[in-house]
Amino acid sequence: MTDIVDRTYRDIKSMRVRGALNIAISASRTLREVITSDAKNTPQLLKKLKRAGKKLKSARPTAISLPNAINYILYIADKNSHLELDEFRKKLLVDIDKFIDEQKSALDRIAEIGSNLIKKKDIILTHCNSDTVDTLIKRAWDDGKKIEVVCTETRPRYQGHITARELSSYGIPTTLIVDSAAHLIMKELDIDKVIVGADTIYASGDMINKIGTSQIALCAKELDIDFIVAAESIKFSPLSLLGSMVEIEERDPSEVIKPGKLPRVKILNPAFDITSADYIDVFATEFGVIPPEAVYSLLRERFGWELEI
Ligand code: RI2
Repeated sequence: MTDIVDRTYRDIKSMRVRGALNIAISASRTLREVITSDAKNTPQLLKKLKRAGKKLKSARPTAISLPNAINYILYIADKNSHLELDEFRKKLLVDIDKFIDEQKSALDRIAEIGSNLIKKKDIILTHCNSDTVDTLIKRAWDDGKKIEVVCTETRPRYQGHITARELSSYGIPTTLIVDSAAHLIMKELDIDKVIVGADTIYASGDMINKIGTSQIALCAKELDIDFIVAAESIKFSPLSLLGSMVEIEERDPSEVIKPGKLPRVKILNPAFDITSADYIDVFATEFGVIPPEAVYSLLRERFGWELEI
């Protein structure tokens, strides 16, 4: 059983499995596997589940969707720990499947809601690769919006290539630019909207996304371009209501430059940055389109349970 947990841990850490929603779903599926594994009784299985959850949570530190999903599953496990082993298993499998289905429906609902924010012939700029943004853009295209998309390449791991490939093969006119061309291209191509995903959203309305997002938000503010964040509520941080913050992941310098190429130079490789709520126009969530000021109440209403654990 540790095999599957170790494998998922490695896949998430190495970014073979990536994207804030994907890693949450992958960890949930792995906990589902743990539930079907050998155990003598409920307390023993609960212990295994908690050990697996702890390991999976440590795979990447920044996307809150990962601990949110794991904490939710551990919360329902704790709540049902009075059940006999077979009943406990049955109940948890049903609840985890429901939870995963809800995440998928949230994605579809955001696409539907987000498409309404897009006008015919809009030129949209996006950064990195977000399944949520890709799904939303494809939905707008299917709704006949005749949009164009500009993707930043997203150094150092070039996730912008994934977005460019995915959208262009869907038939959407797509342009790829280097990250540092964002300001110039926003002006020259008269970009209408910036739409990005999110890894973590704080109660303050500040949000964390792929490194470079905050620079793009600054440019959008200066040029008066709408800045939209498309994110499922699993990316909202309940513990930020209590002031808790996530760690910004610092990845290996070898992602930036070949080891030894600049021997006397220190290489920094932060994977995410924080965009202030002041630069965000709206969040497109499965509960509707909300301004940054409404994140606080959404968190209180929907995630009170997490403050109990
Ligand atoms: P979805 C990604 O992180 C990007 O920062 C992206 O914007 C965000 O997760 C949300 O992705 P990474 O895993 O959940 O590439 O919308 O480091 O797919």
